[in-house]
Amino acid sequence: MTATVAAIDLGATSGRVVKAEVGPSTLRLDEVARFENRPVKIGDGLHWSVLALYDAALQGVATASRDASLASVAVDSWAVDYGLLRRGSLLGIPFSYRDDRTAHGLELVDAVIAQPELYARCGLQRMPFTTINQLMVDRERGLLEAADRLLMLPDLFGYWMTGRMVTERTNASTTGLMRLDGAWDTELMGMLGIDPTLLSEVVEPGTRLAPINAVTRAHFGIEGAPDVLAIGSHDTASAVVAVPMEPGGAYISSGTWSLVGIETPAPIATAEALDASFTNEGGVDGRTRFLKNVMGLWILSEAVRTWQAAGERLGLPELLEAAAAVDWAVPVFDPTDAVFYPPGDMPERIRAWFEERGQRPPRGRAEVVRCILESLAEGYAVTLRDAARISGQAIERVHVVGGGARNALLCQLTADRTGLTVVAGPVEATAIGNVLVQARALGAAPESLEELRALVRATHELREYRPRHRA
Ligand code: ADP
Ligand code: LRH
Repeated sequence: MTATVAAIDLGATSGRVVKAEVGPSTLRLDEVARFENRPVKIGDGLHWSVLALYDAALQGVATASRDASLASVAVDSWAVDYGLLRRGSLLGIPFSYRDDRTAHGLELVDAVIAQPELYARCGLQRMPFTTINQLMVDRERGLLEAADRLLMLPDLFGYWMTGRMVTERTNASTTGLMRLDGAWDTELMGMLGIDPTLLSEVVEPGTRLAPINAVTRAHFGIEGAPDVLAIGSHDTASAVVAVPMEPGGAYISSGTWSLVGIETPAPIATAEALDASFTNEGGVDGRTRFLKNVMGLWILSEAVRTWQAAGERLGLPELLEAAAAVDWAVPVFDPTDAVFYPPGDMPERIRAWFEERGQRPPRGRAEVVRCILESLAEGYAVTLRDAARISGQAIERVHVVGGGARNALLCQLTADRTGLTVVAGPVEATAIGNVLVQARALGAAPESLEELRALVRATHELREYRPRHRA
């Protein structure tokens, strides 16, 4: 038996709808819609165009529903962002995590609770954009006073499709408001002055919410009455489901961000993990995603955008080719430095980074691209060594999934700098993880994560990169 399902996968730069046929030994995907996602800056900050995303996504679902009976639909997106509601209506336009109000949010949280104490509660890497920091700014601005509910973005879409308000567990784990044992941290919320009744019931990936309601089906022309399911709605949680790894495998979920780490049976919120800036995010089936956010291809895509705005005609493939031909040593910077979070002129920020430290910056576009990729690869190597040391889990191979699996130079540099074989693919791991967990809930796919990963291995072409030197 196979099931036909649709994944709505929202990335920070683009969204897609993927229709899939999944069975015990079948995994066929077909992208039926792809749309741009560009945050928009208005007076009070940077926001996501959530209605445009919802519209494009649901039109994609309608397309997917036309030539096959669609059993279910599920949404994943980037983490941490949310909408505030009152009596079921969205209040205002959700902010983007790249809005610079988050730095102030971090200070507001710091004033209430010290970082080691917070880490012991939620186990998250200190990052300015975590939900908890954003909420403290909302609170200061009086926005929480009007709200009676908070929904993470995939849950907001689920609510619009079904009328049910829930919080899916993996994405809830990125808020900073969930304890390591999986319960909402109402005590912390009390300390921060955030009303716990804003939160909803937590559901596990695989939970059936309800069919897409009649109003929505009629508005978008969706055929049949597909169920909306919860899956690993944090995109990285879905991506990790589809990493074709075996024991000894680590992963880099490589797109706008690079999420570098391993799967562990339980959280590791030790002083060492805190020192090395590791996060413990909730995975599907109660696993822990013990990983570090090592910035990502964001730096490269912003650099290319900056150059193109200044008249550069070369696109990413040509720039990568030029960078691959650089056969001299280039310097490396720390890609996790917060100066690289906001949108802007990355070549200039990289130059300033080196000059502030009295070092020679890279010169020319090829050298800058090479420097970005070498810096990311070095960041991955250090992170993987830390993950192995802190967890006691040996790492023998590294899997790269997401758009970055297409970047052959980055994959090769990662092999060189880690001294490990890199296995690249699948590119669409997030959508695959999304559809696999749906199909499993429908009884059409194998039960264990190990079997689901074996299905990915058996149905996708993967490319290996071996270390050329160094280690
Ligand atoms: P997200 O889901 O975060 O939006 P993706 O997983 O779609 O990100 O990855 C997008 C990134 O993949 C781009 O920023 C780009 O650097 C990289 N990428 C996509 N296609 C290619 C390609 N053909 N060659 C090299 N890199 C690519
Ligand atoms: C990747 C991602 C990542 C988070 C960031 C906000 O898309 O979800 O896991 O750290 O976006």
